[in-house]
Amino acid sequence: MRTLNLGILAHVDAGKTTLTERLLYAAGVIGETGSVDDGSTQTNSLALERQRGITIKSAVVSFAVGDVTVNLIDTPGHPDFIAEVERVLGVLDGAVLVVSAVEGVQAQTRVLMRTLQRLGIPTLIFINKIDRAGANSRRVLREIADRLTPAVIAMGAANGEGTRAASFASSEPGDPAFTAQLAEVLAERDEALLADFVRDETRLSAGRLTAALAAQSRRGLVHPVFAGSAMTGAGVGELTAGITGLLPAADRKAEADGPVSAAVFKVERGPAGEKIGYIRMVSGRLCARDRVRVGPAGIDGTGGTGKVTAISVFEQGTASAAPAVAAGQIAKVWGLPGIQIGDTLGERPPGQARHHFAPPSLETVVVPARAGQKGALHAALTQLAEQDPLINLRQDGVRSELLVSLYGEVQKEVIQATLAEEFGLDVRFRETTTICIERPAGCGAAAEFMGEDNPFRATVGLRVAPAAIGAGLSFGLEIELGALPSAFLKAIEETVRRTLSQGLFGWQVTDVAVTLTDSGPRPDPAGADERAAPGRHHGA
Ligand SMILES: Nc1nc2c(ncn2[C@@H]2O[C@H](COP(=O)(O)OP(=O)(O)OP(=O)(O)O)[C@@H](O)[C@H]2O)c(=O)[nH]1
Ligand SMILES: [Mg+2]
Repeated sequence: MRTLNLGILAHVDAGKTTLTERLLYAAGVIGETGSVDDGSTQTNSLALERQRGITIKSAVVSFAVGDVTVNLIDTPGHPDFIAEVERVLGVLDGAVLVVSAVEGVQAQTRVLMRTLQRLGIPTLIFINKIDRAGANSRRVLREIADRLTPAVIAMGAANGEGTRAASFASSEPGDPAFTAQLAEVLAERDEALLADFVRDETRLSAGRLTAALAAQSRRGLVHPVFAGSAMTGAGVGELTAGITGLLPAADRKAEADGPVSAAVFKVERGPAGEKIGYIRMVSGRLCARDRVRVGPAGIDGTGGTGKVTAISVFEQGTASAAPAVAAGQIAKVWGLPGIQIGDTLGERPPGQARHHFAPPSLETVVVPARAGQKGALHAALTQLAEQDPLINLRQDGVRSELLVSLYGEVQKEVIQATLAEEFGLDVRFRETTTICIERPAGCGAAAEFMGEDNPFRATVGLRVAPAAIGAGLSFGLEIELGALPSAFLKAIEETVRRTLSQGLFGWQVTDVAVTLTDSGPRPDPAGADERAAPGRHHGA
């Protein structure tokens, strides 16, 4: 059996959830298609999603087509929930980018396509809603070629657009216009194909072009474009064939023998308040009752271990209990209370960039409507921050008010409704303001040596330097390890992080590299004198 972890991405209301429903129906997972507007779809399962008819959280469902198990992740399209998209990008083998045949390419479509391309995620494009009045898939195809990528292959054409009877007809492999299109676009990215194309166009057989199309789209070099209607099902069969034939579904038996490594892309709480992690196994095999390392990606030596108590693997619809999860699969795991979004289990996969979109740029103060509920509000927001770390819950140092970061007003409404419905808390928000941050412009260093003016029984020296934009805060060591108790080291790092969470202006200090240059619980009589001078220089 091969597996394919597939994301459906698009601007808001393009029809991702409706298409998901249609794909599940076509694969025989559900007996009838639910509707977003009635709140009866598989992936808009939260009460708020059903009430509002929009997707708020990414959701996983699965279906089988032939020998391929497709784990499909339906993502929200509203820009306020872009963080949900970001979290799943790292676990995708391929994507379907949906564009409405009426509204066409939107700003959000461009943001998403750019990111998919940067990450090299093979992507098919589906022009949806050809049944709606005003649909014009030819115009939208041109927009895609002009504004998203010139590397597109129209896989067929829509007929009867703007009516319920609108349909999609695939181009036949031998069709001269289709062959010409394939030859032209594919030869640009394949030297051997180009050489033969230049020598004698007719030498490129339909079979060779079809194979080159599959190879290039599986590598994310070209983007086949389909059209249809998630509402009526038109074109969905052709898209399904494209999903299994033109995206890199793989048999991952070989990787299953490797070391355990998994990425955590979603965290939720079960009915009893237990933490559930959604993971994608990158390699190896994780069994229930295994003990596994849990820790943040990319930071050495941190994180603890935990014992997995139960596993549910996605197969044929939703997740069902399983003894183990193997490379390529997506599963829910229980028993790891410390698990966080962005963590890895077992070995860390090599260099994962964590942020692909801009962070939230707005913030607001959350105030309980009733006095005396501040503690409860803090606890509730802490739980929400587990599922959405970018809200970056923090407490104002002076007034000890609770602050969260936001992408926009819709996200604020969702937080308010969630607090009311799930935690019974009525809250008010202060006016939303723009987040200010502080980035160091230059380098500075300072050290305090024990036994001088320093009243403490410790030596600490730090250097502060600017880091790349988006890098966040890093803490490095330039001291000899071993001399210093690890609790002392941990306390220094925690203090650095806490202090920089609110700089001199009250803003977070970020994109900064802090290095511990001197340390020691004991004085260093030989070095103290010569190093005393920088100790009194306070830079940064
Ligand atoms: N006529 C028509 N309407 C559609 C089609 N696909 C979706 N819709 C409607 O478009 C609206 C949005 O559909 P959704 O499936 O929720 O879109 P979405 O992309 O999942 O939206 P978000 O997740 O909130 O970004 C709903 O009212 C759907 O019924 C289609 O092919 N034709
Ligand atoms: Mg949706």
